[in-house]
Amino acid sequence: MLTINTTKLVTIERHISEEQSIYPSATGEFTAMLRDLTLALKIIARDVRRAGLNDILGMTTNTNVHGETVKRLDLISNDIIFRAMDHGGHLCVMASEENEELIAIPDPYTKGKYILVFDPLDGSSNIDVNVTIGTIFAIYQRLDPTLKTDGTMQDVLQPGYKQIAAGYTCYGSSTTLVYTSGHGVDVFTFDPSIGEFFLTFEKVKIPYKGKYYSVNEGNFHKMSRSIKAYIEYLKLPSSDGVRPYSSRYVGSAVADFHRTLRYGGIFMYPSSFDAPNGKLRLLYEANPFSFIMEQAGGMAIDEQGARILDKIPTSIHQRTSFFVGSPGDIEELVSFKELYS
Ligand code: P6P
Repeated sequence: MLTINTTKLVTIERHISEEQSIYPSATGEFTAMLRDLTLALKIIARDVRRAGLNDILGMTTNTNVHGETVKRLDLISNDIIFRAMDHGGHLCVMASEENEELIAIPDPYTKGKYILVFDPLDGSSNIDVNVTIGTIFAIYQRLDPTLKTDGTMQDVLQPGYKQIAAGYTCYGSSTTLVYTSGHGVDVFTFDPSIGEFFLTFEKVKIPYKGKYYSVNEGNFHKMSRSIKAYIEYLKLPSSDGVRPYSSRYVGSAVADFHRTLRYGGIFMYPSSFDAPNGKLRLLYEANPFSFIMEQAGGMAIDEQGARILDKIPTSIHQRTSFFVGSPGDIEELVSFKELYS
């Protein structure tokens, strides 16, 4: 794994403002917007850490032991991001996994030139059993950046290659933030005693091939022939010892993706006869993950072999089959698809 473990003391705010200097015309608006988002992520990290103590677990039945109505943690996280981002004047519209429709910027506030799409707390059902969960986000520029009006559905339904930044947090043994703005992938670790995200790994690159595969094998008999053959191949011992691959599946996309990014291999959420477009959402899961993975030298495709970042979204919550990871592993998968096509 080609990673520079940095010893510099650099906070994410300083890292982003240093990145801003790459663009002489930068106005600082983007930096200010990321500062607001980072604040929201710090607050969500705090609430996730205290979920069990505050009786606001992921699957809370909406009433606590005192019979009081309690919001689920993913709805709380959604509110935190909205309240941190709605008044900064940087965004013209938002879209969230938790909101069926677009989220308008309230009228008193200025409409900016950026768009934020996010999953405020992906995998929140896992929090009740202390499994890693996370926040996933992507940022676009609106189609006409000179406008000061509400963002539109066309502004939101842009292909993934139009993303100008993307990232995710893992609320796990530590809180990490993985971020790219198109200049490589950097990893930050949160120090709660100081309240800062510190740069811990710079310009992360995924190995050409890995030794882990990650898929919910409970769906095996619902998958296509080519995917089943590929999974069986990964499990078949090879004379050079490269196979069998090890199986790892957390069931939380941020955890499975993060391990794949750092160690290599492949994460898959295939289509099935009862879920022809798989389960993961294109806008706020597959696209940000794919932007990050390509920046780290990996690949991300759907079951038809199409590049995820080239897909033109048709709705906010549309799903996509998703195969992401080391280029050597993705290319091997494609060869199985061609063989079985
Ligand atoms: P399954 C979590 O609910 C989630 O949306 C993703 O984080 C995760 O990768 C996927 O669903 C797991 O789905 O069907 O394997 O339980």
